[in-house]
Amino acid sequence: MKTTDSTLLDEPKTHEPAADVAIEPAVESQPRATTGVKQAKIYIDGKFYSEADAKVSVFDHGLLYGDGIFEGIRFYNGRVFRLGEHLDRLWDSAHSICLEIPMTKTDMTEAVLETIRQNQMRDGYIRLLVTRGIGNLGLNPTQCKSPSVIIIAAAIALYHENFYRKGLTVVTCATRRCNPGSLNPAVKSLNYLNNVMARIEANLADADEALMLNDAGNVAECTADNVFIVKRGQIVTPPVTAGALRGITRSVVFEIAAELEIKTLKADITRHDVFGADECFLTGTAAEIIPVVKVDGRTIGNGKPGPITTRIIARFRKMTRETGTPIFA
Ligand code: PXG
Repeated sequence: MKTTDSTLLDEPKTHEPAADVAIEPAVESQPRATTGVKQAKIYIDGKFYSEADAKVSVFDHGLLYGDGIFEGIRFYNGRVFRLGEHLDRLWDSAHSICLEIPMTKTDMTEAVLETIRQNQMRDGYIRLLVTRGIGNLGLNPTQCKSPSVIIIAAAIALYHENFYRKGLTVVTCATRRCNPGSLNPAVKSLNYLNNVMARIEANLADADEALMLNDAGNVAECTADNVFIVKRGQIVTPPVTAGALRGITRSVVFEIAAELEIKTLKADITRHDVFGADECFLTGTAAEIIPVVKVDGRTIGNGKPGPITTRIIARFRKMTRETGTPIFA
């Protein structure tokens, strides 16, 4: 027996024609400063612009389709942290989506460093984007002839120091991480709606972050961070094939663990494994390395940042202060 009327969900509602609406002429207004940098200079395709003048076309497919890629990079104490690794990942993302970055890695390195110099900063955050460029109102990228490169230097402090001392509260969200067969999470694309939806769920639940599962129900990552657990002295994180980004901070954790002679394992983990972990922490360029003390109402370990997490954070902070590509050399 038919119990639902399928047409009810499938067919659009018919609307009355809209009344004539007067279109207001545009008023030129000063956009709100967003970088937190006084008289910020933003790099677009080889030139520097003020925040007010840094604009892209409404026909850029980066805007129209989220067609493009990006990196979030930190610099500390006059040095860019892991710049080479970020550019390698950018180039890998570009190759995967058949986007040709219109410059060499050497020129990109110089463009990033020069953007920071122009903004006279020693500590901060770089948002580097490559958009597909201007095309028409069709998604085919073949008519986008020239990709745009945008580099923004900004001040950033994602979490208050208290969170590093007390730890985050995380909830699992209903939104699943994109299936690699649909949109591979290994590509750091401008299409972040999957993550944004998860972030909204965290906000609605009054949590600090959202844990995202993959289609198999295993842990993939958080909305902008990789997930690690510690169990019986061993560090475990999901493999990239579980839907985790190959995070730069994640790879730094592997290095630090090797130095500290702590075993690491890339393996599928479930929520059950997270609930029963001795420690849990997240890694990402923006959040750095941050402890998690509660997941879906379950206390992790003793509810305080664990000893391995604390040691890794200390070593990481030393590395960020002392290593990296010099900006003013
Ligand atoms: N997973 C996802 C989905 C990410 O977007 C990470 C993991 C961590 O990777 P890294 O290489 O940063 O250790 C990310 C990184 C932002 C922002 O403004 C997002 C990221 C990095 C910097 C800033 O939301 N994502």
